[in-house]
Amino acid sequence: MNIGIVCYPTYGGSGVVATELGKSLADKGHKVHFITYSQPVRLNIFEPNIYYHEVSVASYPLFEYQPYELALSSKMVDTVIKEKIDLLHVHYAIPHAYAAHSAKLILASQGIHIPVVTTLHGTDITLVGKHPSYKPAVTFSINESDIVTSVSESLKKDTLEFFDVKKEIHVVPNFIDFSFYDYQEPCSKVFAPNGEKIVTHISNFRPVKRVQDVVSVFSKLCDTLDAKLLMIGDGPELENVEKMVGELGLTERVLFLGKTKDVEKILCMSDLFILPSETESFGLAALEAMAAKTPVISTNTGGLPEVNVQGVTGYLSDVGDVEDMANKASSILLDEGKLAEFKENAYKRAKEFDIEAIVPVYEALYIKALEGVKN
Ligand code: GMT
Repeated sequence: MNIGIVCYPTYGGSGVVATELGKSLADKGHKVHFITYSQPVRLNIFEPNIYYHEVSVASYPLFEYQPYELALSSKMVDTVIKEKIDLLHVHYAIPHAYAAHSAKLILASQGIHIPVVTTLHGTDITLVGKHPSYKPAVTFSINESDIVTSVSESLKKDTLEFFDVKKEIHVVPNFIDFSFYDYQEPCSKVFAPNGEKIVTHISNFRPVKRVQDVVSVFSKLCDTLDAKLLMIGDGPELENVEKMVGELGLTERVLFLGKTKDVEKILCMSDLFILPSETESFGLAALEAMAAKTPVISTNTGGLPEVNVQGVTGYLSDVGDVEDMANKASSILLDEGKLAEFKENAYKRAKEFDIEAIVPVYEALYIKALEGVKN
């Protein structure tokens, strides 16, 4: 197949999922065209069957806001025609599903019929999508997609609750490419020279991630054990979190590693991962930690219970209950036997989300979408 993928190219779960899916499809012999406003961070354009088409938005003094959707639709139309693309798969509904629908109508007016597959990722539904400024357009573009997928049962339920969606929603969970993980002798000494336990958090530091709760949990943990906290990522709350770390006197124990490219390596040397989000449709970062044999302390919100299993791969607490998270975290970290058991459990659970099992599900949905357009 000749597949067009539209996603956000920046750091963030939806862009990572779209890019890894595209790379895997390309490995299987499909031609994969990424249509985005900059090169996705995890994309190597020198790999066979991968093509990158940049969307450029022409500016004009009259515009207070650049019409990105128009530029994206136009790029989709041009690319579909030039590259003979069979199908468009858009990740994150806003504005991608809407722009794809416009592209589809423009192409149909020229006798080209192309299906659109939309994958809902989370905040496009739970946070941004349901805002009155976007809701009618999001509802319409979901209903107009040929195939709709969501990354968890919880997100499917939220979509049906918040929007008047008539379309069937297929749940296709996020996945892990295990070839990125190297479990051999991670050199944890760099961060924990005295054998301290390593606690890790990764996110885009948006308010929804409640990163301050990570610091509160870690601060309580430090009362009972020697540990280091590795903070990975960047975003609007970073400054506030750095300030909090200073005020709590934890500067020596907390390392901010920014947008490191060595996420899998760092996860493989971690003993515990903390994800205290307000809402999380899936929690790809938690799954990545589990793939690296790292147990997870998370909230019990959204799709997280579909990934992290209570008392098996880690623990789940109510949003904001830092006391409970800290107690559960120390119950794992202070007991070597339990830690070893949870590490193995986390890995086994992550194996259920192996990319090898999930990509064929998308391929089957693509075939279904193409058959729908033919009939
Ligand atoms: O978490 C974010 O703010 C980023 C967002 C995205 O666009 O990447 O993440 C969402 O999609 C991920 C991939 O499907 C999910 O793993 C995240 O749980 C989801 N984030 C939220 O629901 C907050």
